Amino acid sequence: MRKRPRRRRPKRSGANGAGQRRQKLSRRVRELYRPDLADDPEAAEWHAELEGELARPGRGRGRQKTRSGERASDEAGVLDERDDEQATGSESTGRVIAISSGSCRVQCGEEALDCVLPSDLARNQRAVLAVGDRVAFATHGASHRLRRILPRRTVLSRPDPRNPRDERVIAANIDIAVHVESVAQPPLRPALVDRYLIAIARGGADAAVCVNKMDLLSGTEERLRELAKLAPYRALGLSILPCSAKTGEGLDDLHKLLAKRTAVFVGHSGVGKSSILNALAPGLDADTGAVTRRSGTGRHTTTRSSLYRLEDGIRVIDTPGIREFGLWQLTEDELAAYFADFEEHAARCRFRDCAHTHEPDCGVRAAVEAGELSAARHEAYLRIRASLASGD
Ligand SMILES: Nc1nc2c(ncn2[C@@H]2O[C@H](COP(=O)(O)OP(=O)(O)OP(=O)(O)O)[C@@H](O)[C@H]2O)c(=O)[nH]1
Ligand SMILES: [Mg+2]
Ligand SMILES: [Zn+2]
Repeated sequence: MRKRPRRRRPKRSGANGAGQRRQKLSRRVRELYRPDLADDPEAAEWHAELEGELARPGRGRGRQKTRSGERASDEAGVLDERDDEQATGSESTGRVIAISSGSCRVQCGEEALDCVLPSDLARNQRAVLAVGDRVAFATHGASHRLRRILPRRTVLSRPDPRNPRDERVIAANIDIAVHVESVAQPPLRPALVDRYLIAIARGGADAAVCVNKMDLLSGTEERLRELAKLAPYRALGLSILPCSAKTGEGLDDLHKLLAKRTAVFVGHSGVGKSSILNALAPGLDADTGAVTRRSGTGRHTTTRSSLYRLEDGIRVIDTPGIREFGLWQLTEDELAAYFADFEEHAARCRFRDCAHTHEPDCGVRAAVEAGELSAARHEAYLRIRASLASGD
């Protein structure tokens, strides 16, 4: 989805919550912590600093300076080149490709190095560090120690399932988040797409939906019937890519979409995220696992996120399957702003603050009744609104 509701996007209510959360962290961790969104004034400042660095002679390889505050795809090339460079002086920079307890693996040039986390950061590592993060680290002899997490361009995050007040960043500095679905085993669940779209838009990346296991459908009619379930999202301008990791169908298109970009694959367990990755890059050998016979759901084969480098400048962060996808610190009132397709109809609502749920003379509901707006989208909106109200 290329058009993001950027201007209309309500200021992240997380600003306060995140502030409180940060206060709880130890001082050292606070030093390391960087807010993740470019429209935060503080982050914009860091972006400006970063720009200054990129513009220094000998850096950025003659590419154009980036404008501060620009998002994912605009800055991607410049920052990504810098990721894999080793800086001079006492510090080097690199990108986190995997995280384990007390340490992370950092790609720096052609080397992947294990970096120890300072103890106070290690205590909060789930809250502050994510795969895709760019970090500065120091080298002492043969050991490397993480010093700082650099400003994030984008994130994909959700609430911690065990402690919904805390944000869990699924991936950082991604250009595109690919929500993987499968047409069968497990069955297509379009209702999840709306939630992903909101989280992706909030984090600043582009979005696409990959519909895997097309080989399990027998004929054209069945294929069309399944894909029709995603028609409302195609109408939003979202890229929908039918594919099959098994037969290779659609993988060229996916490859083209991902070229020179950093992507994260997200979705339920068993939909084939790791299989698609392996099919895009034979020889990679990411772990895959059969779905359970009885329920047709996955077995959570991928247990931790990892970043893989593929041909054509593609980077993919493969993630563990997610059961439920919550929306972090989104209020009911902010929700409608993420339904861009409601906008023209909402202009006809009698009340300016119409919630499009029960109000008389609601332009959105009238459009659904007239068949001008997808009923599935409105239902998704009502469902998400109800879940936000109940604190799910
Ligand atoms: N028929 C068919 N099976 C597929 C396809 N892609 C993946 N599978 C199978 O689906 C099962 C799950 O695939 P994975 O790649 O492990 O799924 P995942 O999304 O990475 O799952 P988690 O790591 O648990 O989140 C495996 O048995 C794969 O062989 C496909 O295109 N067609
Ligand atoms: Mg997997
Ligand atoms: Zn309304």
